[in-house]
Amino acid sequence: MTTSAGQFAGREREQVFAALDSFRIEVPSWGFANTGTRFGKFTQGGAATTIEEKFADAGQVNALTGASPTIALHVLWDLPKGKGDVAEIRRLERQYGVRSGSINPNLFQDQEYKYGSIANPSAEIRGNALAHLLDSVEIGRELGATDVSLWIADGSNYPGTQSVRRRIEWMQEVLKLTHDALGEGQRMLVEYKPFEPAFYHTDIADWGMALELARRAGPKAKVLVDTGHHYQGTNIEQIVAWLLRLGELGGFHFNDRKYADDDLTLGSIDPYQVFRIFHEILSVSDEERAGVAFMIDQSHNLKGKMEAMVQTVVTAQELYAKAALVDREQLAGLQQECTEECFRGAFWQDVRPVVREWRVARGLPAEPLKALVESGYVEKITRERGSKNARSVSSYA
Ligand code: RM4
Ligand code: MN
Ligand code: MN
Repeated sequence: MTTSAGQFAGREREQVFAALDSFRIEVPSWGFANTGTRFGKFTQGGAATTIEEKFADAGQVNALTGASPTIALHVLWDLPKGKGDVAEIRRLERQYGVRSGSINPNLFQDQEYKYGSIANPSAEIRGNALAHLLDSVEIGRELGATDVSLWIADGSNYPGTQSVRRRIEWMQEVLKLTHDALGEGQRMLVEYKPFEPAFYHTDIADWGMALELARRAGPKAKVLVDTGHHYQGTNIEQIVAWLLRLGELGGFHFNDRKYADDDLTLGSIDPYQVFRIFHEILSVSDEERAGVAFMIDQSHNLKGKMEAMVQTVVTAQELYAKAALVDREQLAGLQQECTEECFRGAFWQDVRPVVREWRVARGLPAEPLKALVESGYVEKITRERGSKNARSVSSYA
């Protein structure tokens, strides 16, 4: 029910406020840095060039939205000295008021990983990959971070060049050993992706493979759904419903896509899909939902890094608020007759006024994007970082 001013009242307002109070979404350190296409990088004057700058940017996003108190770290990019960098990360956490979130091992950029990491036919290379995973677990433990989040780029480009079957066994071994090294309260998330960088087969190509590997590894392993990692037309919310039902959904990498793993800002192409996913999440008990981590995994090179990140967080909050407005009791009744309007109607309501009200009530800027522009932060970082970014490499070959 909305009032004439378009504001939500009573129960609906409370539902939106409660949903937004509990909503947290982690920002990725790499989303603040220069990234490119396969053909070149278009550098931005204000992009973060150091881990300190990434923490500073994340702190700013959190100050504007109140929803992003943690930053995902990519081990080789952000902690090149591994455990040797933990003390510095702790200092940055204190200075910028942002905590370390998921720890992302990097098993895809070293030369030795040309034919794979944990599924490489060489036992020695698999051993090196395992050592990096164990280091990542240790880093997570020292930083008090819950999740070690694995994306395995392994695969092959031509039929017959690798044994898909043997590689399953090799992965199972490494993932079990990694799982068993996890400390109390730590988890391991297994991400899947159908293609890229490999174009014939990918070792963890879909949620079935990720689920099987996670289950084999042990109870602290869960599946991570990256919304960009599906074939066109895949019903992602159905996968989400299944994983929730099985108690195996560990979290999300949110982004949007039009064609492949496009890593576009959330909801820029298909906001209804995000709404449908949030609906599934809001349909389970608080307890079941507690284990689902929300993270952003985007990499946009045409929008400003800061603007894009704030825009994604705001979009996520708005879509979560819309999903909170679905009257689930009424819906359960209507589903007996297979009726659509109650669900669709929630999506079409304009929640921006009530979200604005919530922001003001929580002492946050009413309009985070506008506040970002008015703060002068982007100009400031562009001035400070401009010359470093101008020197950064941008060529493809
Ligand atoms: C991959 C995957 C991983 C991310 C890397 C940078 O496609 O989504 O989660 O860490 O990209
Ligand atoms: Mn991802
Ligand atoms: Mn991806």
